[in-house]
Amino acid sequence: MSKKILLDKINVPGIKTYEVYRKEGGYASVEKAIKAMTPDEVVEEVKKSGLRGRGGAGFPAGMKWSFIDKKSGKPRHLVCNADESEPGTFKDRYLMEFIPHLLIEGMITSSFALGANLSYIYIRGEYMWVFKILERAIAEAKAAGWLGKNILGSGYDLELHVHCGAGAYICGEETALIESLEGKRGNPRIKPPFPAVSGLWANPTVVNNVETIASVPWIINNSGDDYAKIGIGRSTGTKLISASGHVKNPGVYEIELGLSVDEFMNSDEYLGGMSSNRPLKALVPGGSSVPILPANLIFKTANGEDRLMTYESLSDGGFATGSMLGSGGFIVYDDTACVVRNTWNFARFYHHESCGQCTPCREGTGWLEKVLWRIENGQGREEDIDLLWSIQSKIEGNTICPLGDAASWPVAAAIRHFREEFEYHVRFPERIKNRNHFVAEP
Ligand code: L3W
Ligand code: SF4
Repeated sequence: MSKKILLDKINVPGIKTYEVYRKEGGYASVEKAIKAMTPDEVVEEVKKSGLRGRGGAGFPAGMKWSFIDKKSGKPRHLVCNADESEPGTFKDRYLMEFIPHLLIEGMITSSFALGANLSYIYIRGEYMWVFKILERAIAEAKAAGWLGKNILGSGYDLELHVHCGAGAYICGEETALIESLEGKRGNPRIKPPFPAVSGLWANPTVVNNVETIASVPWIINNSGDDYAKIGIGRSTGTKLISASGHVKNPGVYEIELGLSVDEFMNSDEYLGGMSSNRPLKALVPGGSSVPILPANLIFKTANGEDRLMTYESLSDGGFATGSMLGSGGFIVYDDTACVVRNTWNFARFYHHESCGQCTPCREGTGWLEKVLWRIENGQGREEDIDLLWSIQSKIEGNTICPLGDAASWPVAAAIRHFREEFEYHVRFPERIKNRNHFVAEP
């Protein structure tokens, strides 16, 4: 049984409310940090914990915090990235909806560590009901004295706002999010400068994912060293996984990093195996942006080692044989799933969500969508598979933000591991056309 540090109280009746959350020991990390620690000591504990960013990139949170410019004298900000839009990922929603005060507590403790007096939670527009839950939780925390002026008589002030996006995936990219928060179109900025140096209104800003911030109270209540004992190697702590697709028990799970993919997939404690009792065909372990794994590379790495739920093991061998933990959007496919159709569906998404600033991404995602559509709909040409390979290779690494890479990696991996399925589509168009899932031409 994996240790739970985020979801351990999720089933306590009334945990959504301030009274119950507090009775269960909530806000202890704020008390401890503000009364007994300096901001730098809080940063140090997070550094020791080895906690890595849970939005997808896995950048060490404590290191990011220590990059924040404290010398400039400018106001500092903590911005929580709650713009959860990655296809296959729904774990932040679960956390915010069912235990909202955990995020508010993490925001206060983390803001104190950074010396931020004005912080934001930026939530995706489609999560309007969760936005209201957070607004209510913030009001409750403020009424109880955890926010506002002179928190716990310490002289530390913090205002916390929740801000709703307008439904653009790209606003989950941290600099696009900052632009949007400033009231502008959500176009990513060129980095550097990183937000830790010049972020919201050109002030030093840390942008962290919901799950990252929600992990901070446990680290402060216990210790960074205790957190680092959970997990394995550089993948410390626990991770929320959103599981979907052809499995018996889809849903949100908190796992200890280091669990084997086999146990996560097949044990009754987690996904319980395939829902259909059909053969497993493929896995996207970290949300739509990461490479797809074929069945022979899911439970074992290319070296024959057990594949683990860690940043390192899932990417083992690079993209030729590995994938990424990403945001933990774990999508399972049985042998009835069409990889070409799935790849087209992802490409369509990235084309729709491209902000259009960079030519390779703006034009390339459109090409990927169109070429994949014609292969999927029985109009593919022999040379289309190489054309797709060529297009994706020209997008990757040539764009301002990672959306370009995110659009190209799934296409590259699908061709690398399932080329014969693309060829089948091209060679037997009449068999493809007879399937009952024709889709409108882009
Ligand atoms: C200061 C430096 N800060 C790096 C910071 C940087 C950022 C973090 C990670 O993309 C990934 C992407 C998607 N000084 C720094 C520094 N930083 N060097 O560290 O940066 P980076 O560039 O590695 O990644 P990113 O731009 O944050 C995120 C992948 O996540 N993804 C998408 C997930 C989407 C969701 C969602 O919808 N909620 O999670 C899924 O895998 O492909 O690779 O803060 O500033 N020298
Ligand atoms: Fe916009 Fe795509 Fe360029 Fe990112 S890669 S800045 S989404 S055009």
